[in-house]
Amino acid sequence: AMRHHTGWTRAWRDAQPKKRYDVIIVGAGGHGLATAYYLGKNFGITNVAVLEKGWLGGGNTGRNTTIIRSNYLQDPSAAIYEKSRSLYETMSQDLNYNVMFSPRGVIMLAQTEHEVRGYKRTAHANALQGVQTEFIGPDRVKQLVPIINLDGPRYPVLGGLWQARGGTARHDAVAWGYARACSDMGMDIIQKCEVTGVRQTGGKVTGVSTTRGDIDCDKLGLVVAGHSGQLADMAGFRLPIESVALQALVSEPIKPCMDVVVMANTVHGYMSQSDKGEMVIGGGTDGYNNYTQRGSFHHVEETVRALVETFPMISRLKMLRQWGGIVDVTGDRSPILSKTPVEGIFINAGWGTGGFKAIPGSGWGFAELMAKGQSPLTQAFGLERFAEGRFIDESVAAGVAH
Ligand code: FAD
Ligand code: PYC
Repeated sequence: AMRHHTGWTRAWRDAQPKKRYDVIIVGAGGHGLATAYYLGKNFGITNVAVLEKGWLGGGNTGRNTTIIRSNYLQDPSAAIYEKSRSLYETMSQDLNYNVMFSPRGVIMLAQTEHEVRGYKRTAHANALQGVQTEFIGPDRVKQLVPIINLDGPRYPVLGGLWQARGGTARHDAVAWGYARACSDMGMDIIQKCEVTGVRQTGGKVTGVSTTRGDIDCDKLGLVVAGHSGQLADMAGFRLPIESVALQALVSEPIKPCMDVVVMANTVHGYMSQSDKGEMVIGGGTDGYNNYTQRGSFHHVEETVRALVETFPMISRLKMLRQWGGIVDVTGDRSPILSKTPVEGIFINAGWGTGGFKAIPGSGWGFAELMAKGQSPLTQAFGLERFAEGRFIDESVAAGVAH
C-alpha cells in the first residue's frame, strides 16, 4: 500500500535564486545538467545555477525515445558520440543512480542500394575511429529481429548497420541522476524560473533577467534545444537553427517480442520495446517550423504505416499515448558547441532529433569549453563553421528523424 511510501528525501534541493553565480546554465534538460555536473566534477566549479522555465527534464530529455548509438560518419562526431556512449556504460555507477542503460544493440536497416553503400561506408569509417559497428546481411537481421518482414511491400531489407553496444536508457533517470549529483555538489537547480532577457555590458555578459528576478553571472551557458533561437535573440545574435516538432508514440504493453532497437530510415519509422512491454515508436519531424509539443497528425499515420509494413504483427496493437518535442535542427545535422559573439556566453544546441545519446559526452566537452575556453571534443562544432562552409555532414547518421 502507498502508506509505506513516506519519508523519501528530496533528490535535489528546491533552491531559491542567489544574486550571483560564477556560471548560469539555462535549461535543465540532460545537456544543461550534464554540463553543470562536469563543471563541478572535472573543474571544481560549483557556484553554478541551472535555470529551468518548466520542470526538470520536461523538454526533449523527457520526451525522447532514448536510442543511444555512436555510428556517425565524420571523425569529430564519432569522437563525441562514442565518448558519450562509453560514459553511458558506467553512468549508473558514476551517479549512483540506476539509469537502466540497456546496450541491447541497434540496427539501422538498409532498404535501398544507396543505403547499403552509405552504411558500409559508415562501418569502414567507424572501424578507423575505434567505434564497433558492422554491416550485416538480411539473414543476420532476421536472426536478431524475428518479427521483421524482410520482403517489405515497398522496400526489401538488404542488410543493416549493427552496433551491438548501442541501446537505450531511462531518460528521466538520466536527468534526475545528474540533478541529484549537482545538488549534492552545492549547485542550485531552480525550476519555474524562465529566462526572459540576457544582460551585457560592453559586449560581455553580466547576467540574466528571469521571472524570479535578475541574476548575475560571469559565464552563461545556453542549453535550451528548441528554444535556442529565442535565447540567442535575447543575447543579440542569430543561429543557423530551425525548430520543428518531432513526435513519438507508445503502444499498449505486450509480451517481449523484440530485444534490439530497429531504425528503418527509408520508410521513416523506428521501434524498440520498453521494459514495461510497450512498443516505443517514432518517425520523422514536421516539415514546417513550429513550437508545438504535439506534432502533426499525418506524421502519426506515416510512421505507423512504415512500421506496420516492417513489422506486420504490430497492426493489431492499440496505441496508448502520443507526444512531441521541439527539436533544434542545423543544416549539417551536427550540433553547435561554441563560444558566441558575446564574451562569456556559450551555446550548446543543434542536437536536433539525436541528442539524448549525446548527453554525457556533450556535458563533458561543453563543461571543458566553458571552463577552459576550448575542448578537443567541441573544437570542430563551433558556430564559425557555417560561415566558413566547413560542414560536418551527418544526414545519413541522423537517419529516420531528419
Ligand atoms: P531539453 O531536454 O529540451 O532541455 C532544454 C530545457 O530548456 C527545457 O527543459 C526547456 O523547458 C528549457 N528552457 C527553454 N527555454 C527556457 C528559458 N527561456 N528559460 C529557462 N529554461 C528554458 N535523441 C536520441 O539520441 N535518441 C532518440 O531516440 C531520440 N528520440 C527523440 C524523440 C523525440 C520525440 C524527440 C522530441 C527527441 C528525440 N531525441 C532523441 C532528441 C533528444 O531528445 C534531444 O536532442 C535532447 O533531449 C536535447 O536535450 P537538451 O537538454 O538539449 O534539451
Ligand atoms: O538519434 O537515434 C536517434 C533517433 C532515433 C529517433 C530519433 N532519434
